[in-house]
Amino acid sequence: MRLDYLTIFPDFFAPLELSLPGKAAASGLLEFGVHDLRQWTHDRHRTVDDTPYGGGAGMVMKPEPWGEALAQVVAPGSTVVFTTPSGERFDQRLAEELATREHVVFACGRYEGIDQRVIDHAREVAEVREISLGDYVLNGGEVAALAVTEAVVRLLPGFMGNAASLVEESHAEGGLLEYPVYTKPRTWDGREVPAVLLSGDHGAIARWRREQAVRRTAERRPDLLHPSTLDDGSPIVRAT
Ligand code: 6GU
Repeated sequence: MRLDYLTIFPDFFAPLELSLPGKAAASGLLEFGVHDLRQWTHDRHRTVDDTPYGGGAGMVMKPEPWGEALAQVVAPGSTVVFTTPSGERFDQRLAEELATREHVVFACGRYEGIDQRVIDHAREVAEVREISLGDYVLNGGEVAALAVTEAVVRLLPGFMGNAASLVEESHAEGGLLEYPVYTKPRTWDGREVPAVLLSGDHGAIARWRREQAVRRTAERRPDLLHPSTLDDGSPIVRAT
C-alpha cells in the first residue's frame, strides 16, 4: 500500500517514521510520501489561500496549487481522501474499506476549506472520500489524516503481531465496546482481580466478559446497542 499526504504542514507527518507505521514502511509493506502543497505555488509569497466569494469569515484554499498537486500525485486507481469536518464520519468499517486500497492520497484542508471545484475535479479522476473524525472542529485535516492512517495501516495483513487481538477489540465484530482487562499482580493497591478470571472456567469467563462488554456499551455508547448486536441469545444486561 502507498500513502501520500498533501499538506501545508509536512512536519505534522514526522510521526509516520515512528512506531508501527514506521516499522511497516521499513519492512516494505507500506510506502509513504509527504508533500508540501506550497511546492505547487508560483508566486513570491507561495500563497495557498484567498478570501471567499460571497463573503464571510476566514480564508479558502485556492484551487490552482491543489490542481497541480493532484495531477502529479494521483494515479489511475488512487483513492483521494479529503479530511474535513463536513465529511462522512470515520469508523472501523471505513478503515476496513480503505485498507483494501493500493494507493490513498490524503488531501489535508486548512482554513475554512478547499475550493469546491478541486473536490469536483478529483471525483472525475479518482475515487474521492470526504472524511470527518467526529463532531468537533480541528484547525486542519493533518491530525485527522494521521488518525485515519493508524486505523487503516494496522489492518494490513502482516502488520499486527497478533491477529486475534484485531477480532476481539472494540468496534470489530459484535459492535460492543471491549470488556475490562487485568494482569498481574492479583492484588494491587488493595484492589483484587475479579475472581472469575482466576477460576479457569473458560465458559464462565466468556459469559462474564460479554456481560461486562454489554454493560459498558449500554452506559457509554447506547447508540451501539442495536437489537441485531445482541442476537446471539445472550440476555441483555441493563446498566445500573
Ligand atoms: Cl477531518 N478536519 C477538521 N478540520 N476538523 C475535524 C475533522 C477533520 N474531523 C473532525 N473535526
